[in-house]
Amino acid sequence: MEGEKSVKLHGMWASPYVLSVILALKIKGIEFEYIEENLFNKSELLLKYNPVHKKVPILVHNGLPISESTIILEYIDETWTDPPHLLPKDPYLRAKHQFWAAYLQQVSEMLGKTLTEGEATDEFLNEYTKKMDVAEEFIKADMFPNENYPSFQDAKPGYLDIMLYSFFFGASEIVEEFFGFKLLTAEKYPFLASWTKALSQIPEVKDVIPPKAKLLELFHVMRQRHLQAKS
Ligand SMILES: N[C@@H](CCC(=O)N[C@@H](CS)C(=O)NCC(=O)O)C(=O)O
Repeated sequence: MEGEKSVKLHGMWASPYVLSVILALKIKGIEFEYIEENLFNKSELLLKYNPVHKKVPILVHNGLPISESTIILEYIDETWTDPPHLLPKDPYLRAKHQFWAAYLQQVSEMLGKTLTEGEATDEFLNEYTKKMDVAEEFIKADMFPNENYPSFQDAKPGYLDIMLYSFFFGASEIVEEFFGFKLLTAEKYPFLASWTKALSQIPEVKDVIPPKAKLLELFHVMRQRHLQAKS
């Protein structure tokens, strides 16, 4: 098949955006070559392929670069048309998946920015908790009204699962390390915690998650760099 000729992914090991593309490729069973980028010293290829944002992930398919993780996920699903499908075919369901994935990404970006650049003020924590409460209540009501919790016994993870996992798999430990409280506890967020746990047990997912200790170390370095740049 033409779509299978050559797939390369430019990424960075700790990036949740890159992780989402890796998960999509693994779940679809697409072979690819992974190219690790140094974001402090970007390669000529990265700058050539994504001169606008200069960011990873970049998927290069038969020599053609595609940027922006959500666009890449949709491209993958539309190019490799065999199941499993990442997004539902029904336009309304599809829109709902995209809506909640964008919401989760936004909440995670808010946390990431505070972790690397700011303090966990009461205002931030209130705002963040409110957003997580919304995710817990409304995603369950909207996406899984008849099931108790998502299960992957008979189905592969799709677009929304990939987004949830990529953006929240390490969040609990990182928040605990920096802000001193647990984020995704089963007591407070039974739906989100059970969903993330179910995902973490899937072989494609287990294979690719970055080591948490290394991730924490990176957050410390990024925070330090930011503080130094400010002073
Ligand atoms: N909206 C982009 C965000 C990608 C992104 O922020 N990538 C980061 C790594 S996590 C990056 O390449 N940063 C390099 C830079 O900002 O110079 C996407 O969804 O792909």
